Amino acid sequence: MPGRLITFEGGEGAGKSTQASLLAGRLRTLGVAVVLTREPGGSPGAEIVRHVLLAGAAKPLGAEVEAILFAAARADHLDKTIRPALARGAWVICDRFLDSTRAYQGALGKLDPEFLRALERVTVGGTMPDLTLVLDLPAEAGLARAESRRKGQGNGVDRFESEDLAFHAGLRDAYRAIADAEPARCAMIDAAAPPHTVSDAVWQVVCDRLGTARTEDAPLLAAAP
Ligand code: Z5A
Repeated sequence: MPGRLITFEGGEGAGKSTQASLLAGRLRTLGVAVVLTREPGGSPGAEIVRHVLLAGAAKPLGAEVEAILFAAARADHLDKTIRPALARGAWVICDRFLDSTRAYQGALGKLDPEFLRALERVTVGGTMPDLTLVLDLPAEAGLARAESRRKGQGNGVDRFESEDLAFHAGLRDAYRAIADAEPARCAMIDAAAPPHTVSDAVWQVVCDRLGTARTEDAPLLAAAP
């Protein structure tokens, strides 16, 4: 029985990591094997590329080179972590995936869509997400959340967090356009509510979109903790 690939997408501070973790917990409570992972990263090789990208070392080389590096990290992540997990029937929950490249490097970096499609063909191929949850939040609110988390952890801003408000507002528009263009794969979730309210909305979509696809999944909704 092949597993499922669920991805979380959205702008800075929208709550992707929080929601990915809450969804993993709900599924595990029901006995579902879950692999919780992230991009860039999620495999030893991809984590090395993550350091290069988030440190901003590739920024002077331009959006095209950054997109190639994100794609290289994704190829390793897919080969070493995602495809093996799906093959053994696990549900993979990934914090960011190919839509982040479409939004950050594509829409905001103004890359040729055909160039991105070519990268997707050689890296992602047929391993598209079964479901993508796009967390929608005004950029100001997301940046404020991210700033308070950074202060709590004593961290500085990374390569992408240092972009201005207009960039982050543009990202929100880009994610909305992605969700509109692929409604069968994507679901928009209002991320402004408290975490457990957002988690309930996520759970409802997961049950509606994936829970009834197999008869043994049908009790998912009734059994939600
Ligand atoms: N990137 C790219 O350009 N191209 C690509 O192809 C890929 C990525 C894959 C990775 O950063 C960067 O790489 C990312 C895009 C780029 N750059 N940025 N910016 P990362 O992995 O270091 O972090 P992130 O993915 O950007 O995470 P995030 O946006 O900073 O946060 P989040 O995961 O969406 O939110 P969170 O960590 O769950 O929550 C943030 C804070 O808000 C935290 O204190 C929570 O407790 C709080 N929170 C969460 N939910 C709520 C609600 N509902 N209410 C109130 N407070 C909340």
